[in-house]
Amino acid sequence: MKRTFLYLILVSLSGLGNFLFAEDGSRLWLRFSDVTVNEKLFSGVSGRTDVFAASEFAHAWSQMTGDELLTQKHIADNSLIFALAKDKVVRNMRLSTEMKKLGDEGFLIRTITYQNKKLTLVAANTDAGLLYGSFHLLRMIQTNTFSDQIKVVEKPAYDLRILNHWDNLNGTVERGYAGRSIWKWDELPAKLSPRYEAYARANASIGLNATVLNNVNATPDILTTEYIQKIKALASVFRPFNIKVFISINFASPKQLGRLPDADPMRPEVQKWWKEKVKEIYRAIPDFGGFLVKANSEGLPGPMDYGRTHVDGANMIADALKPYGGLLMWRAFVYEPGDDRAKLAYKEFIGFDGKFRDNVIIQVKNGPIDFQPREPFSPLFGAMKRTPVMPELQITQEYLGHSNHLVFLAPMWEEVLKSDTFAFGKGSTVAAVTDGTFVKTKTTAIAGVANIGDDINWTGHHFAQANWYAFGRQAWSHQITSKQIAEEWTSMTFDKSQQTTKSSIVNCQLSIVEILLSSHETCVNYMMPLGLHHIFAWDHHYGPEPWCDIPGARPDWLPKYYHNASKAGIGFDRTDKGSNAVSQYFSPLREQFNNIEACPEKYLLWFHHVPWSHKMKNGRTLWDELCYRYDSGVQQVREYQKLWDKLESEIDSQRFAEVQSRLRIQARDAVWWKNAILLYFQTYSQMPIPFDIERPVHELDDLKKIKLDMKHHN
Ligand code: GCW
Repeated sequence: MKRTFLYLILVSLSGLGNFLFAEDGSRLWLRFSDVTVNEKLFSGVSGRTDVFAASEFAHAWSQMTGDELLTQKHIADNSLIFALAKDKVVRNMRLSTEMKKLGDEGFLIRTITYQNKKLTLVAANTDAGLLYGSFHLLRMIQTNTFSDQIKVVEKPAYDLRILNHWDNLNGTVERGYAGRSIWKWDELPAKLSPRYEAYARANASIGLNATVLNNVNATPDILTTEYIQKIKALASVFRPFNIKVFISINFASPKQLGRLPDADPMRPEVQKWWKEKVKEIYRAIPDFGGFLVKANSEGLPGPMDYGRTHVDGANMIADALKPYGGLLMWRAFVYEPGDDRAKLAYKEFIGFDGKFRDNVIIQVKNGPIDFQPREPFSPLFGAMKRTPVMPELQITQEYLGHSNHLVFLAPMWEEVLKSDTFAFGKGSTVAAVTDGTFVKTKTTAIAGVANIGDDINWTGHHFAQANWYAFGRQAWSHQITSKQIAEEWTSMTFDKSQQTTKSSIVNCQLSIVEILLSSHETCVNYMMPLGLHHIFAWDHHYGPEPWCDIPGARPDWLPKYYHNASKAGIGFDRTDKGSNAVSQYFSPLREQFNNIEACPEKYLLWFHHVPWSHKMKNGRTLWDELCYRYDSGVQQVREYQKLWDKLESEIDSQRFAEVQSRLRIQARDAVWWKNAILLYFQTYSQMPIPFDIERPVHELDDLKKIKLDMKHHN
């Protein structure tokens, strides 16, 4: 990493920019040309021209103001910068412990007074820190929080803040709902789409610093010499933006590509094959990040095919990466049949604690099953006390209405990251057991499965951009609140009212933030409240199919396995009388989850099989409460429609119409969910739907016939 010390911005204003862009969402939250710079606050702009961060700032600044920063015109200001750089103010700062604490990616932004001028100083130890500092400063200008009294000190919570693309080499995206892959493999390396740089800039602006280019269901082809050249081309676009490139690999590659008899990790030729392959990659891409591996999971090959273990497999590849500083991310998304699926990953991995090489990190999905609308955190967090573990979140909405539903995921991730595991006593949150506070590790990391495709607005739904944004912000700071993220994103993305009065922008933004912040709970309500899970339609996971039965399918791929509805009640008994999954949690959580009275109601049917007439905390029966929850989900979406329609005169017509149309789909889907679930479960509960609730408008038999033609891009 290049070492630099600081650069400086003395901000001034000369004329507002007048750029015209289509309102198609392609600019994401980086809509600099729409920013109105407060003239009173700025009195001069300059900066070091030899730093990439400064050129990024300049690029944004020129869009905001029409002013070419860092050109001849401002050269005079540079003398002030150089004087300051030599001054003891800066010398002292450079040596300060505060600077040291910033590490390789942190920064500080501070208002200082120098030669009777108020200056805004961005300082960091590296180019990367300056880049993040610049984008932070820009964000302050974009969100109107810039002032002449700034004191910001930031450094990232995790070393690696990484997107996982489930993009296939044929251009499809597994669980992708925003068009095809942005990687145009056929055109690479010769042709570089301008989207690559825009992607890197967007990531850098929210602090993301790494990417896994291809699907964890990986084909060996990604390791061919031809693809290495393509990866190299992408890496060189991303490098200035401090984004490291990783790839997913197929464990059987030595067999398939290297024509070895097998891929047994104990076979010397296999070990040699990996060493040579890794060497070839690093020759092409010296700062290559490493590999992500899904092994012995959902039919993919792995060390267990040869009677070996995850440790054998992971360590063998880690050894090949080690000389180059490469990292191996090994996924714990495994569920060999045999027990309650929620227990399987823990059971398979817990015995390996402390046995992996120090350049291995175990990647664990946030919940024990699979990215459900709501899950308790995976018990592997905190349980692996001598093994680095990284959370994997899913930004793409596989189980949350694809790109049709408006669901802001920051509150869900905040709930996960702030959950207390009690692994090291009170306060050992999922964040704290993965960010190096408790488990000493060389590298800490957090991954998000990307929702990006080649749609013009990147993410299908305009509001799904907020989830990409939120992942970056939470990966940078797991203490930031969802509210802050929602406010930032909204004020950067819906920054220009058609009426252009200040109060109308503010009102519009307030409505959007209100929608964002409640939207996850709303979706949980109309899909799977009170701890219900995995009652989705087969394969594409879009609509409801609690009745789904596919002869011969694995039982734990079918909804009935999870809801267990009968005349007696509903829910999965994971107490000590049932599968005892509760025992995988630390005290006092295991006792709390085990006890039906103490178990948080949001997880009730996750941990308990509950009689329909069970009394909830509010006095209702379980059945009535389910009915009210589903209904309130529907009502909430209708509220969003009303709030949105009221904004018509405020929002550009294209984004307004596109969001409006998807809200209509969401409202129809919410009704579909409510009707399907209540009518189906009513055949078990045999209780009436409370009479003040809007009646179902479908017949159960008709709903059962719905078969969506949605290809699972695999
Ligand atoms: O939830 C499942 C998805 C698969 C996915 C798998 C995984 C990439 O349905 O599409 O495969 O999880 O995370 O490996």
